[in-house]
Amino acid sequence: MGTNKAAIVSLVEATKDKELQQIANKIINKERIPFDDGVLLFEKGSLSWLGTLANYVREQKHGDKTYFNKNFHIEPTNVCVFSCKFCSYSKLYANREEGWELSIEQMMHIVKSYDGKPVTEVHIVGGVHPKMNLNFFLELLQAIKAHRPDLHIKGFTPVELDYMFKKAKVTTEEGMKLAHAAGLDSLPGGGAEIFHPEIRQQICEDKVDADGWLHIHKVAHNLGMHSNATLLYGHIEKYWHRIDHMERLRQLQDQTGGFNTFIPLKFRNQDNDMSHVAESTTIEDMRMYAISRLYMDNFAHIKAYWPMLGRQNAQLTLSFGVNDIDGTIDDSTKIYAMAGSEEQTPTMSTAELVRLIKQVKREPIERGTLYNEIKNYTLVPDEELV
Ligand code: V47
Ligand code: SF4
Repeated sequence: MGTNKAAIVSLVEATKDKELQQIANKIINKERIPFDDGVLLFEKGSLSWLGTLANYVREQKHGDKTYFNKNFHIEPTNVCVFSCKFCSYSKLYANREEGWELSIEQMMHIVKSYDGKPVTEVHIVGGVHPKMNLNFFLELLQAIKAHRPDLHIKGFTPVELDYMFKKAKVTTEEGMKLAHAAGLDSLPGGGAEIFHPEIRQQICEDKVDADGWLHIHKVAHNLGMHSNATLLYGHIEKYWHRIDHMERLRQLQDQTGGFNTFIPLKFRNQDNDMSHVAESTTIEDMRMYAISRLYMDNFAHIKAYWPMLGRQNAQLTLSFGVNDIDGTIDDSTKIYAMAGSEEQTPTMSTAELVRLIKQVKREPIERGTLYNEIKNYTLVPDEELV
């Protein structure tokens, strides 16, 4: 689409606000913006102003390229020992008979149902079930790799890993080495929520804290693994808590370079202990994506997770700094359906995803988990997209 430098300079000049002008100049000159500037963007930046700037940065980094991957999810259990207030998904361990727990055989049945299908990644994430221990998951990882060695396994948040490592009485380094050797290729971004204790203690006090979350990702990065990072926004946090969260991630990324993608996750309020908290508006959502692009200068990719945002809003984020809309998930991803996403059956075929991206004049690129390009769909005619 190509926002050129002259257009962006006139945008900067169009705002009468001197502080915003200074921030924009830093961004255009590829200077990092500090904490206070991040908060200021939230407080003062209009949707169109932030969007134009974020889109400029996105196009500088990626042009029109918009990534997606072909993946499927396995959710081993929704039984969880923790009680995050925003979670609509878990069944507390005390009520475990109301939940589900899959055996290795059942999970391998899911993996085998994708035999011959062109998926490149399996995303494994679920609740924290005390009986599903480290050995259980090592066995699962080995079984998946033995069956399909080239399938990238992205699995387990620090919440799950911290619990299983502690229970197995191994250090994070030892546990991560075992998991990596058994077949774990990378970590998804979940469990991060809001790092600052002022909020974390109110929404998910009993699970791994910020330092624990960051340490587990650091250990994974030091082993050469990559990972993602999320932020759960739009509930009781203030803008500065979001910037504090992004700042901690930015600092770890400076040290390791191991993060692939930053994924802001919109809080959904159905059927959880925070149902009284209103959801953010679409305008706030787009501002959040734009500021993520502007603040997270050392994260190459910003992802919108469409099963949570809905297809149309995910499409809209592509004009607000986002360059990735996750995968053609064709298994139902229960965590969002249960939290009130419009996407009750979140499945999208490659053809639908490609059309969604092309409708807003971007280039659809199928990628592997580590952003290796698998196929550029830009020139593939619609009739060939079955
Ligand atoms: O950590 C739970 C979130 C996350 C709600 O790395 C909720 O590629 C909104 O992290 N409203 C897990 N969000 C999912 C996740 C993820 C998803 C897709 C891709 C990747 C990736 C990671 O789901 C949890 C939590 O932040 N979540 N409940 C809710 N009510
Ligand atoms: Fe358990 Fe994760 Fe739900 Fe928290 S968000 S209760 S850790 S499943």
